[in-house]
Amino acid sequence: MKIVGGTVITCSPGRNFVTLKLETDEGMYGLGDATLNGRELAVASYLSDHVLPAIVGRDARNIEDIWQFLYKGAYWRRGPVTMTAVAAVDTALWDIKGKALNVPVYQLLGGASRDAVMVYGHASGETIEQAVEAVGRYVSQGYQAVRAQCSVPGLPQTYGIGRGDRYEPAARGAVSETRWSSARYLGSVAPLFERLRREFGPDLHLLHDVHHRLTPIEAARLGRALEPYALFWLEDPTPADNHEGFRLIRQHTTTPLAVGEVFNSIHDCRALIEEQLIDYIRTTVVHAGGLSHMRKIASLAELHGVRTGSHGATDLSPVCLAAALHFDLSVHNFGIQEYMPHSDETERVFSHAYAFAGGAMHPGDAPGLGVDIDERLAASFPYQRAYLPVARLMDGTVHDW
Ligand code: EZ4
Ligand code: CO
Repeated sequence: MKIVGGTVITCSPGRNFVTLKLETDEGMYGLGDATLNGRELAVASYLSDHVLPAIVGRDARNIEDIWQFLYKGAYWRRGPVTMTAVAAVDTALWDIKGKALNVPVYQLLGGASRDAVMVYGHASGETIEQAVEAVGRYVSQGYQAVRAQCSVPGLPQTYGIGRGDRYEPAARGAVSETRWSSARYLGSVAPLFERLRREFGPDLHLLHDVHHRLTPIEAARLGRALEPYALFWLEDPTPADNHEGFRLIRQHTTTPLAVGEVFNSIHDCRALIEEQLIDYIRTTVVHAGGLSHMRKIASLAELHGVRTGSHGATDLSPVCLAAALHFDLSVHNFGIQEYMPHSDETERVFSHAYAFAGGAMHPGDAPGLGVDIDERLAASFPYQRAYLPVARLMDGTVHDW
């Protein structure tokens, strides 16, 4: 079965997505997500200008060989653009193999290790009371786990605060800039979780995303302040470029830590996993080299008692979500999956076999990934340049957003 060509589909049904459609001589095709939020066209070019011409004619059944060919063969390895492109090819090849063998991808990955995949939703509010109401809406939909974020008094816009239950940080047009103060933020988090625990009791899993904005010692202080509220995890407490920072946080708090949505290779997280400095690894299919590479990360994590918690925001397309669900269902050391429902326009462009019920999801039993794209409809939503916001401290210094 030979790869005969492919198309890179860029579209914007509510937000931008890049999708690789890989075709074989047997008329079968596979899909791979190639979306890198705010830098979409770099991956589209990497795929159409450099990757597709190099893989036409290769045997689509040799997934691992093609992965190594793209990774080692490029000489220039790693990095988000490269690894997103490699992921798109890898994901499409797993989709093709599943369709060729007439089985869902999770069967190729070893079969189901559980009945379904626990997901967490995103609740936020301008005030603590609004955030409490938002969490309540998730609980009434059956969610067992909810991430909670609240505005910081005195700061104009902060990461994670949506309109209603929707949150979409990338904005079309020019780059927007916002302000940040760790001092103001630090005092605002514990009161939110104190209130949530009082309202919802001990069983609901509560999560919070710091989004890389604290120094290690600030993150240590926050983790300690949140200990009475027994979080499921504290996410991206500090920029993970600095692994030593996690050693410092770990010395001070028992709040579980989750990291990895911006990682793109096993080398980015190897030390964090081997030294058990984190509890959950949040790499995801589209940004960390596809299912093939994700399985290696999960296997390393399994050795060290670290569980998976894949990134699953709306900038990861339904193709990535489907692939993540096949991965989550199969790996032994699964922890939780992030889930933000896509917009109605996105749902119309991408049909899928996966479904949500009772706080959990299942990838479905359609052959392959169980996702398809309506290319004609996608073409009616042309790509529009969009950027994530940039944050500055109160004195104007650029900071992590
Ligand atoms: O900011 O996916 O946990 N989820 C997140 C996301 C990220 C976006 C960036 O593109 O941190 O909301
Ligand atoms: Co995050």
